[in-house]
Amino acid sequence: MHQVELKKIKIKAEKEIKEADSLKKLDEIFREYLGQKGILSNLTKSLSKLPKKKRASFGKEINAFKVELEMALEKKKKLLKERLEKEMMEKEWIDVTLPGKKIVPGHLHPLTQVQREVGEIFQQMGFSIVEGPEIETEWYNFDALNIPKDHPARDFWDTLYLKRPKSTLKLKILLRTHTSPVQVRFMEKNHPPLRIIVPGRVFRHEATDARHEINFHQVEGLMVDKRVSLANFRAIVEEFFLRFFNKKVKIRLRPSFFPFTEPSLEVDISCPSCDGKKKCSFCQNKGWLEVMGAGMVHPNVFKNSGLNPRDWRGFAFGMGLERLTMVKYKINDIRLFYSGDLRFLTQF
Ligand code: FA5
Repeated sequence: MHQVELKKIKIKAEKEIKEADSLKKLDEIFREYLGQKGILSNLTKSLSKLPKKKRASFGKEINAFKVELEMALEKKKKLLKERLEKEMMEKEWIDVTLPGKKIVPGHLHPLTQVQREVGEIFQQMGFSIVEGPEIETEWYNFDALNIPKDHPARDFWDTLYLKRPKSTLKLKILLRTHTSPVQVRFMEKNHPPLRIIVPGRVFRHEATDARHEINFHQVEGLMVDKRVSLANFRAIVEEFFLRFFNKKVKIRLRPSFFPFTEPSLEVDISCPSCDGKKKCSFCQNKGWLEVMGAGMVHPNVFKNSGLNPRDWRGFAFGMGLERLTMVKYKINDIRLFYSGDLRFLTQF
C-alpha cells in the first residue's frame, strides 16, 4: 500500500517540478514535499504504524526519494535562474555604439561674463571688489556725494523713490541711481590707501531706447592715496581697456561735471570696431565712444566719509556695464540683454 502511494507522490512531484516556471513555485514545491509538515515528513511519521519487517526498507525508499527530490529541485532552480538571467540580458541590452543624448549646458549671461572679466582685470591691478545695497538712502545716493536737496544736479538722475512705513525714520529711501554711494560707504569703514571697484545694478526712471534701460549695471572705481592724480587714472584706465579689448585703444578725456568730483571728466575711447577711423556704423562714423564718467574725488565727499581732504587724493570713475559689453561684442540694442531671447544669449 505504502509503495503505491509513494510512487504516486513521486509522479506528482516530478510533474510539478517539470511544470514549475518560477523560483517562487519551486519554493512552494519544496515546502509541500520537504517542509517540516510536508508530505515526506508525514510519511516518515507513519513508519511506526508499519510492521517491523517493512519499516526499514520503506524508510530507505523515503530517504532515497528525498535525495532524488532535492536534486531535482536544485537542478530546476539552476535552470530557471539561467533562463531568468538570459531574459534580463536580452531586455537590458545596450547598444554602446549608438550616439549619446546631447546635453546642452547652460552658461553665464553675457553681462555676468563681462562683469567677471572686468573684476579680474582690476584685481590684477590691485583693486578689491566691493558691493553695496541696491536700496539706498537719500543721504548716500545724493547728499553725501555733494548733491544737496533742491540742487538742480539732482535732476540728472531720474530717481525711483520707495514708500516706507510712517513710523520709521524720516530719511527717504530709493533705488540707487548709480554705484557712487558705495564710495562713501566704503571710505567710512576703511582707511586709505584703498583701491576698489564696485559692480552693481542701478535704476533710473528713464524712457528706454537702444542705449537706455531703466535697470542697468555700473562698475564704480575708486583709488585713494596720499598722491593720486589724473595721470594715475589715465594709466589705469588705459591698461584696463588694453586688457579688456586685447588691443590698444586711444583715450580722450573731456571736461564734464559731476557734483562729487572736481575736476570732472567724460572718458571716450577710440572705437575698437573701426580703430577710430570714423568708418563704422557702431560709432556713427565719429571714431570715438563715450564709456565712463570720472574725476578727482571732491573734498566734500572725503569730509562726508569722515576723511580729511587735506590728507588724501583720489580718483573715481563709473562706467556702464551694458554699454561696455555692447562695444566689446558690437551689440546695437541694450534691450537685447533683458529680452531672454535664446538666439541672442546662445551666441556668448
Ligand atoms: C554716473 O552715474 C556717475 N556716478 C559716474 C561717475 C562715478 C562719475 C564716479 C564720476 C565719478 P552717468 O550718469 O554718466 O554717471 O552714468 C555712468 C555710465 O552709466 C554712463 O557712461 C553710461 O555708460 C551708463 N548709463 C547711464 N545711463 C544709462 C542707461 N539709462 N542705460 C544704460 N546705461 C546707462
